[in-house]
Amino acid sequence: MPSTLTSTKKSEALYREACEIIPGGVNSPVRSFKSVGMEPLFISKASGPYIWDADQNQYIDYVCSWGALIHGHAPKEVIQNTQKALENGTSFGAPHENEVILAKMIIEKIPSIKKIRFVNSGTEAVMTAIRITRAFTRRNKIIKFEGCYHGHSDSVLSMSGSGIATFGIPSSPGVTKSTASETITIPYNDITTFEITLNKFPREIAAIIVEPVVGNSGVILPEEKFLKSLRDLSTKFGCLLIFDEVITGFRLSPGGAQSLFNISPDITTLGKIIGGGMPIGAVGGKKEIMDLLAPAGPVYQAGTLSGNPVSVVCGITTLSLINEKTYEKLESLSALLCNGMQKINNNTGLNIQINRIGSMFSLFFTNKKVFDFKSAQQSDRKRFVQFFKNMLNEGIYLAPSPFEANFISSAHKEEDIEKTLVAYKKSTEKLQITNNL
Ligand code: HOZ
Repeated sequence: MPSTLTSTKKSEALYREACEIIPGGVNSPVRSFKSVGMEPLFISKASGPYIWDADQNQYIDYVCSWGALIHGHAPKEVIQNTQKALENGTSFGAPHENEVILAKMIIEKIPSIKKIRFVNSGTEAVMTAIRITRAFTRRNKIIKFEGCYHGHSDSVLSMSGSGIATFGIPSSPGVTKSTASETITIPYNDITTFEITLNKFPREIAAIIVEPVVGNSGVILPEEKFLKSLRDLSTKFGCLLIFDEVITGFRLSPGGAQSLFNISPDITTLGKIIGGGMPIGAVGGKKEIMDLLAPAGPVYQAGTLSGNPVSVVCGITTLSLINEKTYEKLESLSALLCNGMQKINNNTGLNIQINRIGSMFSLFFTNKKVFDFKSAQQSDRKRFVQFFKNMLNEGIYLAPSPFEANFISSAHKEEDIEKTLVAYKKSTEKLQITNNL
């Protein structure tokens, strides 16, 4: 691993070429590095906790495909089984046994899910979840929380986290006023506003959608009683509670955030880890709600590649490699890293909030607690940018925005964490000098 990037010429050339034919040169905005004033690195290969760019610079990766890779890149068994699946055909467009196996594996771990449908992404899962809640309740409005990101469908873009927050897009052109008007966005961790909103629209809210732990404004934890209040008040007002566990599902525990906080939502959306890095999404929940989906019921949802045999095998193998030891290892590595960073901060005196739960963490340059979207937005973005660049230069690949989570995988080793801490010390000391903090 170079202590400074030797050259990024190939990435630069590829980016120029990509910009000619792909909008912004990338296939998803958060990859662009635009918010950190850089051009993106083009990645050529990955293994375990490492990625290499097109110029062969090696990095310790804390993006881990935005949380999808709980075992790191290219775990042997996952690759072997996925290769075998490929040899049997890339897509059937018809049911197959492994879909049933993966469905059972998920249902066994997440008790609130009695039936599940596989789709191709988290965005699709959320679109479907919202449609079902509207059909079930015969109501139209939904409540979402500022800074939570639920994919890029029209209903859930307002005041979102992730790229929407990173690029400062308060509402996207192309979303009609009437669609936007059906979504009410309120602050995360604010039970009072939630209750006021329900009282204002007592019979109009179909669903409450929430990331039980926010992973798209950086990491933001639910305060005591927040999730319980969502559950209790949703039930009281006859609305359905959707937990978006695309990031937290199998990341925080085998049963996701809902089992960690002991809250049972009506519907759960999943993605990322359940596909082991191959495209997948899923929506699951109570039988009577899920059976509204066609062909069991009248709510239409479909997809040529849904339950794709290669994605499903990749997901089955990934989940089968997760056990209690996985979470113990993730916890101890994450604690080692975040406690180590905190210790360095104590010495340098830099005001950096480290928000962490399990193997998800993020850093905010502020002296104030970050507990909602507003407090996340008040952190110092300029210092984050400088810090991100310093870390990258030391061979540490972090999410290029304070409004994203970083992830540790079971492939990371203590020695990777130690190298990261050395880089962190150098990067923050440099920051201290440059900014005269
Ligand atoms: N925004 C998601 C991560 N927070 C997925 C990555 C993407 O948008 O490309």
